[in-house]
Amino acid sequence: MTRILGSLLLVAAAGAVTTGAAPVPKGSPAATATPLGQVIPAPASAAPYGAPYRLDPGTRIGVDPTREGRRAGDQLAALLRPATGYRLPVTTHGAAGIRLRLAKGPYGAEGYRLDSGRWGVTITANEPAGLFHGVQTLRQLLPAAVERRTPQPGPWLVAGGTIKDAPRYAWRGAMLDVSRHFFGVDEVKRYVDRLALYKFNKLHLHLSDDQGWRIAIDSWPRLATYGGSTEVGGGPGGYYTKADYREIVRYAADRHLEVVPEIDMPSHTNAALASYAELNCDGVAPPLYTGTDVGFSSLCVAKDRTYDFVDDVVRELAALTPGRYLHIGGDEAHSTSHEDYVAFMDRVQPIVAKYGKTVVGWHQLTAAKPAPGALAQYWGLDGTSAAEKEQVAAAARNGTGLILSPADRLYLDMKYTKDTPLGLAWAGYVEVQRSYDWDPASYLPGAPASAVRGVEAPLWAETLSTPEQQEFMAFPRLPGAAELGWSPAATHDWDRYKVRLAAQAPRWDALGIGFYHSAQVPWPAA
Ligand code: NGO
Repeated sequence: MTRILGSLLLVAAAGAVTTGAAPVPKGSPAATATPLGQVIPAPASAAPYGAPYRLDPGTRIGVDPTREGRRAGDQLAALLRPATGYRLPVTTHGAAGIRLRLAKGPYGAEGYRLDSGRWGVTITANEPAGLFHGVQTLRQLLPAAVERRTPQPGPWLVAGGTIKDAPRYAWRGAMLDVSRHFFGVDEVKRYVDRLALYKFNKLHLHLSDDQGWRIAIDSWPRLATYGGSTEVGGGPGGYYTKADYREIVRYAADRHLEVVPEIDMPSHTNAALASYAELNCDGVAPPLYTGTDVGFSSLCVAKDRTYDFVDDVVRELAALTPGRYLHIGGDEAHSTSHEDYVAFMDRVQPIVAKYGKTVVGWHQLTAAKPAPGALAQYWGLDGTSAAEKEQVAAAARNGTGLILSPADRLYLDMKYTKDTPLGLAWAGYVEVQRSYDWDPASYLPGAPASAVRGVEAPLWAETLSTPEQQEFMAFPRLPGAAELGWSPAATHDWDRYKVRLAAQAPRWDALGIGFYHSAQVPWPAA
């Protein structure tokens, strides 16, 4: 009821706005501001009141006189200039319609406060990440046309009121499989742009698998030049030079996303085994692989040379990684005995620690002894055996943190329905409601809610080879993952969420995102 009243008030107020610019025509749909809470992920609190702010040709962006402050202002200006056509100078003094302030307050490391009224919009945060997330909220409060790169008519209204917002979880991840099919730097950046809009903060890159090794390692050059030379279906593959990789890390960091690199071991290693015969127990390199089977390859657990290899790879990768985490895979080691798996993880985890990084592994890592501080990424599903769930829950009770990526909820490569032309279906069909409608805190029986560090949505690429295909599978499920990671449990409600989700469609159209028009979502008429 309060929500509806709030929106009505906003509509009334929008009609009455006079800011010195041309009056807003009454009744024009574009003249009403987006309701304050109509953002994904849902903010922790949104209190609408008063008149909206209207950007005009004289609007300035006021920032703190620091490098970080200026950068946040420049990013906002770059976002708004093309569609508004306004100059939007970024200034450290004098009056400004939009202000970005770094100031101590109860916002946490990533939270922010947004105040808006006839007088302007102010976003306040402790840290630059909070300002950035606040800017994403402001972006969604503006009409979808703001995403277009050519001048649009406006008007550019921001509903009046106050948003106080901070994330539920510290880990809000998305994973790209660049191994099964290779995606170049620009394609990864494009996905990063999508993630930034929804306040994700981790970009997990699955850099190696049977079908391709995608990162240059100077001490083992054939990994990339040979092991990276193909992909599923036999295409040319590719790999990131170290300069490429640093560029991805920089681009993500500018958008407050931390890159989590993964080298999957001891299985999912055919590309490495094919590149170096000495990594094989029998000393014979297998051929490159372009199919989609899993679990058939294994590094040679008994050979010391294997650990020289792991040490070199982890050392070089850690040096490229400003973030805290390094993912060592550990899934589907079907051709490694349990004893060998445990022995392997006992030797590999200390190598990660030696280079200053914290281990992340797929949840099979809990069959070994996870290192202190390690995180396990759970990718089971409803049908996973109780014993396997309990193994993960026991590790969680013992201090291992959990990242939740249930395959029948958050695997973005699962088909939506039987008719989805792309994707896999081994975890079933995952429609939009199923993907969204669960609670991370109570998801895994026996795991304490405090062990849950957050959620992650993986996008495996056996069937995907273009950004358009990635986006079709990611949208509209990706924003749901973002909401599960960011928004308080109290805001979780499918019937309201689907309305906010539907309201994103014009924005995706403006951004050129081709999404799945799920029949579960009340999309606006085209
Ligand atoms: C599994 C498997 C991957 C597949 C993916 C496809 C994990 C962690 N290991 O998830 O190799 O690509 O399913 O959905």
